[in-house]
Amino acid sequence: MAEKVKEAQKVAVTNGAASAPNGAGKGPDVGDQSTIKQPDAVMPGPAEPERMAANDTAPEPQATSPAEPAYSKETYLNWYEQMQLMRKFEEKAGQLYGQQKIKGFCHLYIGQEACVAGAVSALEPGDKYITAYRDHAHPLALGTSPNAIMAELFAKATGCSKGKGGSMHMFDKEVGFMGGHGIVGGQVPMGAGIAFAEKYNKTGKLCICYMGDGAVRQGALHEAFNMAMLWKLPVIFVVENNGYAMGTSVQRTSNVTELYHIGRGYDMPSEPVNAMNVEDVHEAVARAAERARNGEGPTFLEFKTYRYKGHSMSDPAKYRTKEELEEYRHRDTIEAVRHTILTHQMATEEDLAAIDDRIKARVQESVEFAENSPYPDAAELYHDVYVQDNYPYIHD
Ligand SMILES: Cc1ncc(C[n+]2csc(CCOP(=O)(O)OP(=O)(O)O)c2C)c(N)n1
Ligand SMILES: [Mg+2]
Repeated sequence: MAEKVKEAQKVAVTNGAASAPNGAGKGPDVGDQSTIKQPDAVMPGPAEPERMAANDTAPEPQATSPAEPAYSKETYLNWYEQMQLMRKFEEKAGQLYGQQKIKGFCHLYIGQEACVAGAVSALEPGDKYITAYRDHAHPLALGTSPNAIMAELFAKATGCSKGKGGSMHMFDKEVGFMGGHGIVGGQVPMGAGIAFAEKYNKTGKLCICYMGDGAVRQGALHEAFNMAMLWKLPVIFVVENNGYAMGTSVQRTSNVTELYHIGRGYDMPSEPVNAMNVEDVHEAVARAAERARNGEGPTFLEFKTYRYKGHSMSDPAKYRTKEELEEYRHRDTIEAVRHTILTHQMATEEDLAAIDDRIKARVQESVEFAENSPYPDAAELYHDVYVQDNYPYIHD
């Protein structure tokens, strides 16, 4: 396992700044509520025209490159490659869905790639990840083979969940990916439970638990937050606020639209993060991880992000404007990293084109693997279910 994860995570430690768990002095200390970044410091949320207008001067990707890059060339190139793999893999999955090669539900992560890439680079092999059903990018970044993920989308026996989970239920314990979960908010208490196990077993590892903005309205979140703080569990709760739960905007859901405020009811260190920027994600997760490993307990991060596609493949996304989508595309995280790489001569256009070609070939290989794999045997219906005598989670 360590091999696969290390390969995927080698990004983090190639330069002192990248590995500094406290973000090398940048940004607020999340332990100190008084220094938490104010909302205006991060991206405006979708469907917030006034704040959007106030942020009109926000730079396009070309201008977002730092004067001096904060991290090493290896780190930026690794971020670029990881995020391009997520995007190209999902663009292909979208096409295949149109051809009915992939069926059932399929929720794409396109636009949100930095939420995963910046976290994986800040964490360690052995740490656990859990999320909802928008779950293709996490295992890709952790080192699960694209073949196994594509085969799962095709419902083939070679898939990472043996073809029985599909798009919403990827799983790869070997790399620490504890699954995609279909019940909105259902993974939140599970994330706390995984963190409890890490603490109980004194592993020194933590759990990062992702959820959508729709999930923060679930009662289970409040119970999990309460227990996680009481027991100082090593957990990083992340809400990926992409502005919408299916077609319902955050503004239509509650009067509390700055979602990180929800953590304050439990005195949980909580902060907003511009998650269109992979450096910001990395730094916030590194700070939260340091707290967790020091026994200081949970952190709640609100990743301000955006999905470019509809909720699922069947959603034409008519509840939002083209202008809103364009606003976010101008801040595209992959384009921003690409610009940093080129501006600071970490690589040439040709080098990046070679990476793109390699990724394209890798994705194509995964499609061929999935096409040529068998469907699960009918007997598989009776495996991995509670009625099994030796079902792994039931103990006397
Ligand atoms: C308990 C529960 N209620 C309703 C649903 C139906 N449902 C599926 S996805 C979804 C929206 C969730 O949106 P969000 O949490 O913002 O995640 P996103 O899709 O934006 O990543 C809903 C209501 C569900 N799966 N589970
Ligand atoms: Mg959402």
